[in-house]
Amino acid sequence: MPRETITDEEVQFFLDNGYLVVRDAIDRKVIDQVRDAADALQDRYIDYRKEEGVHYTSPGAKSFDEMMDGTASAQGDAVLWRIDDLEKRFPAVEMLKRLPFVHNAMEALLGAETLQYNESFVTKPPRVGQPVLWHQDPSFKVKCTPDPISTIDIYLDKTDEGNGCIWVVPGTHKKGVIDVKSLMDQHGFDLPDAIPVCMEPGDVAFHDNGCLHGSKANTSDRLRRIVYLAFQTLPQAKASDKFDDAFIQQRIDLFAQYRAKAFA
Ligand SMILES: O=C(O)CCC(=O)C(=O)O
Repeated sequence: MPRETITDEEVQFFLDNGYLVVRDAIDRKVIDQVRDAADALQDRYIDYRKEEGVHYTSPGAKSFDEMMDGTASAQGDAVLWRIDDLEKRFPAVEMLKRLPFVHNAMEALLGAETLQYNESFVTKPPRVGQPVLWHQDPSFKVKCTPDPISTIDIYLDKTDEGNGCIWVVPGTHKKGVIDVKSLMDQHGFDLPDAIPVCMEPGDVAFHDNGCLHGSKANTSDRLRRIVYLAFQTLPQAKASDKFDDAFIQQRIDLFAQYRAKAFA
């Protein structure tokens, strides 16, 4: 049975650990439709093209920042890993944004006044999918209120250590901005206390954007795809200088439309 929301205990687990796993949260029929659309999205972008919000990387990548700013894709064979701004590239994202679970769970985590400010599709194609190096999300680094910033991670495929599941270091969201480079210089990918998050299609995770996370290469023959919907509280969004008023209003209106469909 798909879930309607998350419990108070789950909210507390998220606040304590910086991540939360909810099994079987989303109906498999919805996931199957999103998967079909995701096949077409991936086909469209699989070959390298220079386009804002579409990210490729290569085996030479040294940091998450290089993977985001395009430096990494210039270092060798470019492999698609992330597509942002799904509103303009992936209409199927609507199926996820109008789920009552997404609205209810985010309200339970962040309160009623939230901004759904971005969404990404992250893929690891079989055999060539590259690691996503350890990081805290960029939004965490410009956070200027105590409110958590949280992303809901919606799993389209089974993920495990073979196809590059996410790893997290629980509790790191409470440690401020972390010097990830020195941690990786010391430990490589194998950070102390890191745990794998193995998931099935229709499971979701929530991660606090300050919780250290990353993933290894896909060494299997299986595809690994996740859709991320990113949220922050409205007071947090207004206090940061990241978004202008017009963008905030446009995203509030859009999400209100999805909310109306969710509860129609
Ligand atoms: O899906 C992954 O492997 C990690 C993606 C990620 O953390 C990100 O894009 O910020």
